[in-house]
Amino acid sequence: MTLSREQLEAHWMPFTGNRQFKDHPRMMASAKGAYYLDADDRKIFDGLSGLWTCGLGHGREEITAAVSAQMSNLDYSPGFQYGHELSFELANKVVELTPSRLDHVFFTDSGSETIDTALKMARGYWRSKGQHGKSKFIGRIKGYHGVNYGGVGVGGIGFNRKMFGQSVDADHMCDTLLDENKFSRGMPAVGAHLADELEQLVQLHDASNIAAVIVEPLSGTAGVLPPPVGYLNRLREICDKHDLLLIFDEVITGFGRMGSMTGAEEFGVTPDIMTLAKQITNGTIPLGAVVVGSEIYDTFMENGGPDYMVEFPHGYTYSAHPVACAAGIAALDVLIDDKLIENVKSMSSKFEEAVHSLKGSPFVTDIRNYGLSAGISLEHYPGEPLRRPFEVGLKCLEKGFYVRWGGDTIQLAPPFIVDEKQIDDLINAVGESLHEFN
Ligand code: PXG
Ligand code: PLP
Repeated sequence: MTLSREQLEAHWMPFTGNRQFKDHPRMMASAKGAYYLDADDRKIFDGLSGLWTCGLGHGREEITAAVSAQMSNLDYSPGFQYGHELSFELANKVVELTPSRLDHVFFTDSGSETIDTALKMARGYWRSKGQHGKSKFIGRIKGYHGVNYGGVGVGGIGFNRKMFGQSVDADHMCDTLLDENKFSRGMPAVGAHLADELEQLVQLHDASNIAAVIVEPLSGTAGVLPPPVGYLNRLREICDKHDLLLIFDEVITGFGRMGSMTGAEEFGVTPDIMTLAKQITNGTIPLGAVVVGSEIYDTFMENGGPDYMVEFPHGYTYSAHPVACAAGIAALDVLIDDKLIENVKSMSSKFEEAVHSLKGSPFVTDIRNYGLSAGISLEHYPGEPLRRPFEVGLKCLEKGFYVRWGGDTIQLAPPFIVDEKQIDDLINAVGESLHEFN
């Protein structure tokens, strides 16, 4: 460790206990494949693929080469009123890989930006159609939609909201955790009926006031909550019945994690708007994408006034950044050429078996999984729900395994390149860490 305590002060770290970290820093120095090397040259298995970002593994040379060539050739290009070929190439790729009803892509720089973009698109769409009252959003308890103002408003994690007050006008459906589904493998059998709460919220607020419903097909941050069988289909039916747009936030589920290209594909339900980020560039360069159908895109075009006018007054300085687009094209090519979604599929039953072997370990109150993602809920210390996962996470790190703690859960999301031995080692490290409490 070469930095002094004083030198660590200037950087106010995101979603980090700054005081604890700066007393006990955990510094990564390099990464290759499924492993980090930390500042002490210790090999650390990447049990969360970065932050759900690096499914292809670290240091993919195809991406490095594409990014480096792009930096030399066109390092920046104005995104407003001018274009460059890569953004169109990437948009076509994204359209090809997402459900067929979704065929236009708006680029952003992060998951949070995709959410605020999608929410503005939804409101703008209804206003363009003369339905000005349709402005409320319906999210879901435990939903995570990033940290920008709209995303926090529709999000459903109390801790992320309470410091900031209300932002957009939003109501929330209940979450999909049910006691009878504890330790379910994959999609829980019970819970489709929970979607009917949307029907009640429509009765309460009236469809004429609601722009859109936003959910993650599988909630990641809240601790990996796969959708109950039939739940997403029911949401889709209710949205169709009442003319509400359905937004799937696929920032975590997009591009492979579920064992399919998207959660929509895996769970067989197509939204009106899909948000993507993270895995699109394998986490190498920030990039997000909002994908919509022609009905939405055409509505903006038809109501845009003279053709020199901007149809959607929205966009970021770095939207469709050429270097990010180069990274995205290369990363999606690797995902497809290396058949890594097939690897997610073939490893997911092994992973499911391994993670559920932790049932009965000390403090484990529930385990949930889908594809290469799992959440392990832990019994609270009295009055301190966040402490035990934090302590378990640190014990795993001592053993050479990076796992994520959040809320009352440990989250696991190994890279798509993971093998059976690495899965066993990861689960053993979590199991041993749980047994070491006394
Ligand atoms: N939507 C969803 C569904 C997400 O999971 C965001 C939006 C926001 O993306 P950005 O790029 O603005 O962070 C996310 C991000 C975790 C964890 O440990 C999850 C996220 C980020 C960091 C950690 O579960 N999700
Ligand atoms: N603030 C100021 C003063 C700006 O000029 C801009 C962009 O031009 C922004 C914020 C928004 O930045 P970005 O486009 O990177 O989101």
